[in-house]
Amino acid sequence: MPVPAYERVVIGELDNSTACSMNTLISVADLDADGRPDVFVSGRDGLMAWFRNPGEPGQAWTRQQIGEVSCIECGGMAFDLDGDGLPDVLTGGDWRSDEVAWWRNPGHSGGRWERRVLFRTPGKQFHDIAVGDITGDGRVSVVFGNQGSASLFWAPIPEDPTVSPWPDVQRIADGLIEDGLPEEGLCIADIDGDGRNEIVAGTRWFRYVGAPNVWEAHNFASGYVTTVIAVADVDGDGRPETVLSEGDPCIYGHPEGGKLGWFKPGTGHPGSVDRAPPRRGAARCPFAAGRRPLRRRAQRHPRRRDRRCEQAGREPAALAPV
Ligand SMILES: [Ca+2]
Ligand SMILES: [Ca+2]
Ligand SMILES: [Ca+2]
Ligand SMILES: [Ca+2]
Repeated sequence: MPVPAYERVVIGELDNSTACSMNTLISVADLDADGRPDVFVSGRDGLMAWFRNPGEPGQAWTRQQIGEVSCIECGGMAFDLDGDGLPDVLTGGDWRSDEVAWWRNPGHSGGRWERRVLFRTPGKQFHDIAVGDITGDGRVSVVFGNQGSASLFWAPIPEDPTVSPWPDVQRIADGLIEDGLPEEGLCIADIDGDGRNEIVAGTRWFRYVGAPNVWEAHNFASGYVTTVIAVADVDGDGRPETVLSEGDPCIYGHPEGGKLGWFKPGTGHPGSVDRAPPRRGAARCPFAAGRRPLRRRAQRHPRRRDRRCEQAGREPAALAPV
């Protein structure tokens, strides 16, 4: 079978050369509801903007500003929260913020994107947000993890989503720590194949049992830290598997990291477990100094941290066969 060739198309540029120069958020949604998916990007601090899909090859993607931002963490997304047919943007704050917010899409009126706070929590930093029906009743909820309190929360979209903050925010679980690190990664999918969605959060998945806010928790991937998660039918049997990739261990000063595996529900065994030895070095993380856990670890093990951060460029760990 021929290997498809790729063509690079430059969409645009969002230069956020601020104190925390990093674009943390990118996602795709049809923000102007013209039938063509658009792209939006945000800096951690600076600007958030979306790029309008021109629809024709060779035409320019025009940049539209959403707003000036600060403390934007990874993991934001688009969803039409107010039901007007235009996707809105949800964002979580980073280690400096205790807020999850949404930006209301003004549509063709050309007005500004208004920011409203959805939630304030006891802890800061929200790496991931997901939206879906997690209770099987057809009502859509927002789910988010909060690293500062090591907790997972959910709230159904209220009748009037412009209220701030939203009512009925409930905690699904706390103590979401793996190997001493707050968990990351979030996905909504039908894990057990019963036709209703569950939540995958870090190394655990959660099934809604019923009111009042009763959940089953299942750990399926012990030893994987700071994960990025995807759910897809990897083996083609019509059932979804869960794919985990360790994302941020080096930011937290951990030398291991880079394990990648997929996990098959229903067999009683993890579908794939990385058996490669832990990597001795971690890639340089230029942004690491801003994360609290690293600062704490760096104070305890300053020389070890320096050595880790200098080691880079090793081959990635092999994926064990299923
Ligand atoms: Ca569009
Ligand atoms: Ca909307
Ligand atoms: Ca299910
Ligand atoms: Ca499958």
